[in-house]
Amino acid sequence: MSSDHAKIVMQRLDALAQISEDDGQTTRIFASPAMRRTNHDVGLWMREAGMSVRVDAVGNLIGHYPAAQPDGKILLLGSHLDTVRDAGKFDGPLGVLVAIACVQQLHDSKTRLPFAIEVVGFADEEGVRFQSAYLGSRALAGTFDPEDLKRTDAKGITMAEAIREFGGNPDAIASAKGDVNRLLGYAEVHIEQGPVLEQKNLAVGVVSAIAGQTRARISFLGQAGHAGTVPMNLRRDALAAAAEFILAVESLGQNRGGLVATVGEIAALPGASNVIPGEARLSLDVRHPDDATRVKACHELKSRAEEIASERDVKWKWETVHESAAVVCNRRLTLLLENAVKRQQPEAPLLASGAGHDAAAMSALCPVAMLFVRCQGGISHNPAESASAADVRVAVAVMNDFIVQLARPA
Ligand code: HGY
Ligand code: MN
Ligand code: MN
Repeated sequence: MSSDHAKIVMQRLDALAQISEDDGQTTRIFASPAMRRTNHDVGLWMREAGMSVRVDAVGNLIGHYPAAQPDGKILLLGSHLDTVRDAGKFDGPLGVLVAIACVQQLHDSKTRLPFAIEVVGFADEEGVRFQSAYLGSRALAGTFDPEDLKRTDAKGITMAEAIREFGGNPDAIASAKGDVNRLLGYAEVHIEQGPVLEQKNLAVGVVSAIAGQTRARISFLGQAGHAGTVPMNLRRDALAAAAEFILAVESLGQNRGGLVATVGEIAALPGASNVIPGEARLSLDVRHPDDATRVKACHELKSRAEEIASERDVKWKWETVHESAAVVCNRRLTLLLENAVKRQQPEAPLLASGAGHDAAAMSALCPVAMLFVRCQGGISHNPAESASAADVRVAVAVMNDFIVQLARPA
């Protein structure tokens, strides 16, 4: 009797959600003990599915299911195993576990394909620890920036030290690049993280494109002072300047079609209730399907920061910490996914992704395609994130079909 692979995926998602830095919530940041435990457990499941397992220089977990012929090409499947803080259990791991379920079925039926399959559990897509997204997929794509190794986390640990501590090799990251001549492409299953499939009452959808994004660290520098003695008209309050800037960010997002702009992190220093903040540090995340529109929006926000700073006699700094261009998914692979979806449900909707994904980074190396799975209430980056076993079952069936289509002689 064949196993219920969707049920196994759901059980494994529950198990991985327990592996966290933080008690009572799911948080797995790059090169952490929680990521080491995750690589161990997912590696066991990869081996059960007949794969050999390795961890590359940056910490990506890679399972290899051999081709019928040793010189066969390679199909890459996967997603990321790191999470945001207080995450749901689907964002990332769902794509890795569905891929393992597909390979498990090949292994169980002793099927060898004309190509090998490599399932990748990327080490860092979210960029929580060092604010540089796609570290794992950029290493595999060959676009990793060695300058990033000097970045420090909140504890002052450099990325190079973190990678060494994890057991990786920061000096060998260039060797992690995939062999572009052997790759058929990269396909990623991911929870939609939006409400569209739920509104269409469909289990899955195919991704047409992935929005570009700019991430920046911004600080306003005023003057700390006594909250009780400094008159309001003599203050250089950095946090009040940041607050005015945050409202400008929100207003630009509300008034520019297709643009989303978010301040997700903020810190007021020195951080005491009776001290006027001398410094305010915040993050900025700006996205749009069109790169020129996104870049223009960032220029406008820089001008607005300048205006606020001069009106308030404070200084300001802007450091762009991540930038990725919008990516259009590969037409041929996307068509194969659409064919497979149409064999599972009445229509194969094409959706643009506002969320970033490893597929965006992987597009620098090979053709990419993505399959979205319905997300309850469109809620994600939140422990309430949820998808149903029935929809995961559809996703597994679609990916099996996709693989069979790819294996057919051209
Ligand atoms: O932020 C994103 O779009 C993705 O979840 N890393
Ligand atoms: Mn993700
Ligand atoms: Mn995410």
